[in-house]
Amino acid sequence: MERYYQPEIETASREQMLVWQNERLVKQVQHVWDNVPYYRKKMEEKGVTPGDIHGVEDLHKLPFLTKDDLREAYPYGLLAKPLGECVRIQSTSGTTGRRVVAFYTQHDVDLWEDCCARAIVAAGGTKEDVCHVSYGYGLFTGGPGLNGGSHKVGCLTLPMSSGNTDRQLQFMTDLGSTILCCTPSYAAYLAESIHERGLQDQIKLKAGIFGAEAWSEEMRRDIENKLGIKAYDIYGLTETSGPGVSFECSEQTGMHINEDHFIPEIIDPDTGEVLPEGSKGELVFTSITKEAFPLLRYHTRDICVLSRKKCSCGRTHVKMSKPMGRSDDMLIIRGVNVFPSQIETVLLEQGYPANYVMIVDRVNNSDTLEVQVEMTAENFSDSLAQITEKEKALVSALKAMLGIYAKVKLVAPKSITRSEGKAVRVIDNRKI
Ligand code: DLL
Repeated sequence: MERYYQPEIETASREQMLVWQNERLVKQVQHVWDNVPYYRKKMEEKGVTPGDIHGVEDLHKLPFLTKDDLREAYPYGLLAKPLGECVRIQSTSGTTGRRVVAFYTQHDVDLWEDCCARAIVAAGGTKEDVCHVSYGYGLFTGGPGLNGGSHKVGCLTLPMSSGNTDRQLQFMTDLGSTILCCTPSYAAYLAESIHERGLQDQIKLKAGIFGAEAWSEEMRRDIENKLGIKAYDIYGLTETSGPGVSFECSEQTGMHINEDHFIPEIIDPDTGEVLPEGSKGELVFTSITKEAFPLLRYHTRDICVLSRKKCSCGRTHVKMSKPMGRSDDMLIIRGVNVFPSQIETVLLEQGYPANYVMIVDRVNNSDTLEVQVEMTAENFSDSLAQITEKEKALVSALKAMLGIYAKVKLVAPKSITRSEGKAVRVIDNRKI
């Protein structure tokens, strides 16, 4: 049996998983202590040595690692293997600060691709499938990760990368793509383009593996209906290798974390206190198998809930909920917490496409929020009075969801720039 499909691991008992995790954690802590002076110093400052760590129950003794540490140690400060043993880097886009660069040995690449292969298998993928990868290739982890996973499953892999929608649709119809991998916002755009060109009958897609950004249940249903597929969520971050840290199964009620590689914790983002299972808080990961760039207790900034409820798919790995926005994505507008995903939910509920942009400003020391929303092709021909009525209805629905007033401006179809990767939804002029 191929290595990536590992039912003995994915359905292992909790006791067995803890045996693996304990053994790997102890080894990993020794590995960073021996090879990463930056981390050793942090451990010394906390008064902890590898001898204090006997297993998962001692995890709380280790210091946290944050994105600031990664930036401070940039580029080589957290490398745990000689450069001669590293074969790859991937990187974040660096839009919120200095780039984060992650390193991989061949073994790291191999295990990362295994994780992505598990996600494809969970979405029903087999070697008979044509896997259409429209995540960006290059420094971004989406394309390379799913590409490697697809190879391992034995799918015919289409390394499309993002962009050039005409070419995407031509390959999709000519080659009969059955699994689509891309960001949910790009999936929505592709679905829209398929309908516009009347290509629905020529599409053979059965599943989509969508992640890298927050997306709502309403958006899932919308994409599923438009493409006639089942849409699966996939999560990961560059720092922990990329996509495949967790993924959805047929139950679609959260993403199974590959616990044999990553130990999750949920903490209070303000105090660092570890919260009991079922609590909502910030997700923290310890990677226990990575060689070149192992991170212990890394703050993801993603807010979610973990659940060990029995899953009908048979997998026993803990599930994480969809991230409810990032703690650093949350906007505070007139003192109220606002997540872009709340706006998306309202728009889809009201029958609008999820094409919107939020413009936050400060006028006379008071915050203002304007939401520009694309009209559907049908209501584009509405009279001015009808449009005003529709804007008013959206203002009320947004007020009910957010608790604050937002000005709504309905704009022409296609006037908001489409995203081929992660969508940009917020323009916050207060920071400029
Ligand atoms: O987005 C890796 C990835 C690629 C995941 C393809 C899934 C598919 P980064 O660019 O480093 O890595 O961004 C990581 O994106 O901390 C989350 O805030 C967000 N994110 C990733 N997956 C999801 C998801 C890739 N399924 C950051 N739902 C993470 C919500 C997600 N947010």
